Amino acid sequence: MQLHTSAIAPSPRRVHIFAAEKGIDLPRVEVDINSMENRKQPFMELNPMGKVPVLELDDGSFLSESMAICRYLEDLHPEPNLLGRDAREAAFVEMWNRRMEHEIVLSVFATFQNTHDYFKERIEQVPEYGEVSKRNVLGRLAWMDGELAQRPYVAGDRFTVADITLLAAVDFGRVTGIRIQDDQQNLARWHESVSSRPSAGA
Ligand SMILES: N[C@@H](CCC(=O)N[C@@H](CS)C(=O)NCC(=O)O)C(=O)O
Repeated sequence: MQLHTSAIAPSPRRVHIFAAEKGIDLPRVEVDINSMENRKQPFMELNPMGKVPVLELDDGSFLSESMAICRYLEDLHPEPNLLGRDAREAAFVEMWNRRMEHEIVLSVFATFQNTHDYFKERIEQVPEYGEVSKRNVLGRLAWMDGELAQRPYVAGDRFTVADITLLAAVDFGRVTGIRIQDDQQNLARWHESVSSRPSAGA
């Protein structure tokens, strides 16, 4: 098993952190996304979407989508649990993780893809859409500041995949000037806490 990945991108980072939390030593193949290696053959054979991460399984198949990879790793290495211990907790972790993806990650990506020079040659950019997306992220971070006033972690009282998803999004947001605001003390406390875990540097 090996992970085709990038050390500089947020979706691969989610898998890196997830694996590190579980103590899984996942051999990595670095894909040079700066030179668009991911958008050419032979990489496109691995993932026709041209995106990292991709997990190459021992049977020669290729699994992409960071959450699909995380689920697979959770099944192989159930402890420590990151997706929920029973039906109720798993449902709430899923709810929060999807909220983090749909409400925050996608808008962080839209901001980057539509406003940053990095994507100039990759897609037809719509800068206004990027700016709207940035405002949406800032609104969602204010919402999460309120949520995190009520509990220590995104989905409850313990660290789960939903924290990994939000951490990757918040840190990547910095590239386009998305920041935790000075008055967002709960979000800042959460960010300091999850960033201090050894897995954050994986
Ligand atoms: N939904 C996918 C998103 C993957 C994705 O957007 N990967 C980005 C890095 S975060 C990528 O490969 N970007 C390079 C490009 O689009 O050229 C997942 O969760 O794995």
